[in-house]
Amino acid sequence: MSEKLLDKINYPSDLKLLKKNQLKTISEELRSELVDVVSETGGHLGASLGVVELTVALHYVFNTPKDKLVWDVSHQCYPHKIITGRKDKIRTLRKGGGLSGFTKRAESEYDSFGAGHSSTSISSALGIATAKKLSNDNNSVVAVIGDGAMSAGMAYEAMNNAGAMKSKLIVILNDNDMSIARSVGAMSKYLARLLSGKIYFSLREAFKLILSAFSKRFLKTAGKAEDMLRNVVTGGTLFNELGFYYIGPINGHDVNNLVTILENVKNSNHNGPILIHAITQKGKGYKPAEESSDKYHGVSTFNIATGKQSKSKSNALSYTKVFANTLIKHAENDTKIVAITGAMSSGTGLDLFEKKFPERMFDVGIAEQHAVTFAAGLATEGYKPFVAIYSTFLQRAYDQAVHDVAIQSLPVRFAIDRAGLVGADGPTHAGSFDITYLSTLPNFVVMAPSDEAELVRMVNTSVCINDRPSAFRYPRGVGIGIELPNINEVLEIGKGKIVLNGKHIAILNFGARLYECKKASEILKAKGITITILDARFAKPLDEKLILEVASNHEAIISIEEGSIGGFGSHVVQLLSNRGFFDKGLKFRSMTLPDKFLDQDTPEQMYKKAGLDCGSIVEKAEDVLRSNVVIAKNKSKNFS
Ligand SMILES: Cc1ncc(C[n+]2csc(CCOP(=O)(O)OP(=O)(O)O)c2C)c(N)n1
Repeated sequence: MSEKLLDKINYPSDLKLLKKNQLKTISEELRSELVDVVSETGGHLGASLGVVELTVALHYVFNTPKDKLVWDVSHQCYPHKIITGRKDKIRTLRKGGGLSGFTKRAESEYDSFGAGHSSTSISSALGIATAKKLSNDNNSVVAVIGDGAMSAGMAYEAMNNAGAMKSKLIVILNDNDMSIARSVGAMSKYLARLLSGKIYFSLREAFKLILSAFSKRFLKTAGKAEDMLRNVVTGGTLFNELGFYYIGPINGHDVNNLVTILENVKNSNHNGPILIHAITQKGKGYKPAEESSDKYHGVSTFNIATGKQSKSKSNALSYTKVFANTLIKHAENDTKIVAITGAMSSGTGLDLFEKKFPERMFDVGIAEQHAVTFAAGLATEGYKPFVAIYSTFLQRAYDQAVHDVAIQSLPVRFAIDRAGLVGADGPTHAGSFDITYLSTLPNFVVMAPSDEAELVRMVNTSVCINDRPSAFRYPRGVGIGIELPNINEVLEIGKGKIVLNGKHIAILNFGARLYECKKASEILKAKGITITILDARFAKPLDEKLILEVASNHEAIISIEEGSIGGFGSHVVQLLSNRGFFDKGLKFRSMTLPDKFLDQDTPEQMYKKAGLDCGSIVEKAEDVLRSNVVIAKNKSKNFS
């Protein structure tokens, strides 16, 4: 077998040794390596396949890592990783101890900025460009952003700023007309209009534009002609109005064309930001991904020949599906129920809702802030909005949750998916903070189901909460496979339940660690320690009566939740300390996520590392019983 060009490419410096006419071959090799790798690791295949030529051209032309390259979301960074020193490790992608599935500053000097959430690239690149200007550093700064990510407000805030600052910044708009699903909104339509007629700029035309823009001599004589040409081809652009020099649309898969345009842009003396509009195809070059680019956005491991992805072996329904099915049942009877997603219809199960009630489902684009305030507006008119959102992305809309929802006590329902640790996507996608940041808000009801049947009850309860906001948070993955209750079973707000009665310790559980608690109780029982398990159901309002009761009957309390410090356990501590329980010698331990960001691994391993698995519960229980109340004795030593 003849040696591949890719075998010799480890760094961009190796790539630069190739002749221009070899770039097509290297792109093809990179693409097939990518398919091979992701078939083993799973991950974001479609987006990475779509930027192969762009990645090659960028590293061929620019002098990375001195020139800075910022990938938006950075789920498309796999080809970038392969040619920036990480080829040997690429098959560890998204695995415990392996490469991150996103750019990560700690991983490589070629990763100028870490991401995972969308639409941050222009802001961060502008910051980098401004820092460079302040330090008289002439290296280039390039941001690559997708058309989906262009639906978020942050991208416009950044362009608005960059245009006004006349910053030297290159933005590449990677337009594949797809977010995870089809891109939505007026901007997406506008980009399609720029492409109307389906013609790309020919190299000659693009060249003319660049020359006319960047050569002062040419500008003098041909400025008007350039304007005319541009207006004929694009009809003038919003980007120009924002202060960007717009070039495009160009074919993002023609690597030689890309190189020529990038070289010109790099060497230009244009004063101000430039936007290159590149048209690409998501999943390019791998048929199953081309034909089903939404399903190939993120994939599990798959068979290359058939394109068939591996499926979960469990027969239990996912929490996502249980939520969606329950909401659909309610919506059949209640026409006021509406559902909102920020570009995550399949991830949140709202694609199922949309099939039934297309007029009552709103995909607002990657616009979480808007999604929440939009829902608040709907609530003022008597509608029952359900914002289905991943915990990690709700972080974006915190002020909207406070200012637009909580202060006005509007009955917006938050269906918070992927709450807790999420596995391969790692820290940018972990749903760690929602219990903490929502439970501090007056008016909010905050629930977490211990299994999928409880999730149904919480959706039911949320439908009935009409005077204040409510949230229920549930984990990624499947439930435990139990029978689901009907949609009339509603919980009493702020009431928990005792799941198991014991003598020595009471575990207060909030969320889906309940089954780890039950397993731990069996192990402890064999050691002569019996525990009470309380399923709190509510972090807010707390079931104060029940918590005080178990605190009175047990020597020790342990709280457990799949969330950060400052959440359910902290509220329990506050309650017990205010009621003087600790003065009387009650022992307490909280089990939360640790105060650090955990790298990707399997969810099981991550929970083990976080100290929230069965073994950790057993240890914690033994530890709390071993400890004696010795504060008085140690007082002079410890508190002097
Ligand atoms: C704030 C935020 N919301 C939602 C997501 C989930 N998400 C990841 S990629 C993606 C689509 C991005 O589309 P685009 O920018 O066009 O890139 P493409 O995948 O098409 O290359 C979405 C919605 C996210 N990463 N960040």
